[in-house]
Amino acid sequence: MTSLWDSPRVGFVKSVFKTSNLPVPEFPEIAFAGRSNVGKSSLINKLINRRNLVKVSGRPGKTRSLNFFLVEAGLYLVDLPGYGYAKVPRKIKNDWQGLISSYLLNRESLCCVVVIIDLRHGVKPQDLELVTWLRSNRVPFLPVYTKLDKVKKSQQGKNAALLDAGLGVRPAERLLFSARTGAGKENLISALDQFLS
Ligand SMILES: Nc1nc2c(ncn2[C@@H]2O[C@H](COP(=O)(O)OP(=O)(O)O)[C@@H](O)[C@H]2O)c(=O)[nH]1
Ligand SMILES: [Mg+2]
Repeated sequence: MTSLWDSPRVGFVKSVFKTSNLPVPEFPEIAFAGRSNVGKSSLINKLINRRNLVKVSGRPGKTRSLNFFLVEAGLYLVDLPGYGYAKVPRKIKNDWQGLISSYLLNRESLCCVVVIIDLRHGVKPQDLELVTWLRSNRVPFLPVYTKLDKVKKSQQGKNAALLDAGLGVRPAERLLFSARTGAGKENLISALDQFLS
């Protein structure tokens, strides 16, 4: 079966710093959220088979905008600013949070927020805050535990179970992924297709 994800044409559309600059919501949309440096950009690149279309940054906390990518003239992928980076002044942090929360709450075309968490680490307060907020606002989301390749096989299930417990999700509701090896990519694609249909 051919899929949108096989070797899609993808283009960068725009960086959005304020809600008035959001593109017209004419296509279904998937947003990617998570702490700075968790691997959001890497996951998106792997998903669309591009090496570095979405800039993988050596400098954590750099992305301040919502970055829109158009896949095959029919789907927007949105790289959200990372959270949890300490060296950001409070004023700026509040501005982004306003932008991100109003985007997530009001975006009619948003089908799913992929919440990316490092499988090596426990649930951080901001991860739980985001998931709790998405739940209470009924925004559909999919937790993805990434950097699977960094965790020993024998430890993967245990780490995942800790994250499940911390977030209050069932194993069937989340996925494991590695942007390095591509492990979990097929499952991610089918989960996203479900959200889109
Ligand atoms: N080993 C490994 N490294 C990863 C993975 N995903 C991301 N990285 C690395 O983690 C760092 C941050 O990745 P990036 O995609 O820029 O994170 P972002 O800040 O969330 O967009 C980079 O050095 C990536 O190469 C993964 O699945 N496995
Ligand atoms: Mg990034």
